[in-house]
Amino acid sequence: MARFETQVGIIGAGPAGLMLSHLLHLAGIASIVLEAKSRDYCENRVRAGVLEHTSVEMLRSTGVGGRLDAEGLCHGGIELGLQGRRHRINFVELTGKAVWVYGQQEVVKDLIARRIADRGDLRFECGEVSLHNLDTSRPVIHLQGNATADEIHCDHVAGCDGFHGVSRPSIPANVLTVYERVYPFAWLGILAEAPPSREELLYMYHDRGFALYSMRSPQVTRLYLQCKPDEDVEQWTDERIWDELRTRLACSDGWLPAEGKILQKGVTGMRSFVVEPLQYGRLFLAGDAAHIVPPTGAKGMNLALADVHYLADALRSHYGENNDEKLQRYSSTCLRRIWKAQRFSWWMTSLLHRFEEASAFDHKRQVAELDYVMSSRAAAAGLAENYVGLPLE
Ligand code: FAS
Ligand code: PHB
Repeated sequence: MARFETQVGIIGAGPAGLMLSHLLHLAGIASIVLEAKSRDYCENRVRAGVLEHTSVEMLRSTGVGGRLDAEGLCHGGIELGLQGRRHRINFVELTGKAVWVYGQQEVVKDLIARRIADRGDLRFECGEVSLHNLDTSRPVIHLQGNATADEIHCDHVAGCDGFHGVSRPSIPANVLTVYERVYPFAWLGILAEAPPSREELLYMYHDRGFALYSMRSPQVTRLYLQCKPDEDVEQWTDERIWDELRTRLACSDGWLPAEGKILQKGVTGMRSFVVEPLQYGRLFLAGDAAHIVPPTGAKGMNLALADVHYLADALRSHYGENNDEKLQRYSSTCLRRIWKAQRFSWWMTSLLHRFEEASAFDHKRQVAELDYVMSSRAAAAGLAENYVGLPLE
């Protein structure tokens, strides 16, 4: 059994864990990142694609924005669509800010490369993780590998291991309050080898269900269809997928999505989920380990980066000024932002999806609200302000 010592033990090498390790390194604070999967798996996992203004600033100001600036796509707005009619929400005009389209796996690749360049301690395929003594000043992380059993002794543990990780379940159930809403639909998402045939993302409401036209690069597009929560992706041939996308995304000016070879397809469930508090003793939850948003508001990865912005700031204050005030306020500080992002993501989801169980009145009211957002500057400004990212207080 090998014993290792560090200041912060980080569980998970997703955007949250890697960015935290990077921010701590810049502040001279040591950390060890423990990741169950291989580096290759983490660098090729297709997930989010939109970076808020605040996230872009964070990557740039900490020296990991080079490839984003070179290869990312800057979008000054999005389009909303209602039964084939489109309306552009001009972020730059309404907020002075833009968003960037840059795949989550690219952010992960950039952060891993930088951590390794800075001789960071990243341990992939780390074995089975369990957390101990979290309510003491020296928590211990046990790693049970095939042939080895190691211990990491640290001052703080950051639970950045996503929704299905070990960190949240390591907190006694009576300590946590869970808030959850599961939506009666999911998203069937594809990656397609087809050059984008629109400049910006198109969020379309259609009576057959929501559809989203997004992209990853000048060669690859990312499209989503609202489907049943238990949809069997095997039932969706490439032809059936393009047929349904053509139907839902067709615009009155004749525009249709450019088609191409489908590289990847999968179904993602839709839920809103928050646990409170985000801290238990010396364990601090961040990212999907603490909260899940439906992807309609493009907030998932951005919230994870915002959480670790606050956690790194609090740990800097702990080690740099021997002041624990920010650590004590970490949970409440993050939750203010998390609930605003939850509200926006729920609102975008409620505005743009077809709810089978909705009454005729509710359906008409929903369409009227979308029509209002597509025709009111004030309503568009509210959407834009939330989409580009609320300031990091
Ligand atoms: P992550 O889940 O990214 O990272 C957690 C890491 O911890 C993983 O690498 C995992 O392997 C590791 N881990 C888990 N258990 C462990 C253990 N016991 N020991 C060690 N390591 C462990 N958001 C959008 O905005 N748009 C999208 O289109 C979108 N698509 C998504 C599709 C899917 C299938 C999922 C699950 C999420 C999607 N999201 C999307 C949300 C997504 O972007 C998340 O918000 C983001 O990945 C959160 O980052 P982290 O909190 O770092 O968690
Ligand atoms: C994506 O490109 O994957 C994407 C973009 C916007 C969303 C969700 C997903 O709201």
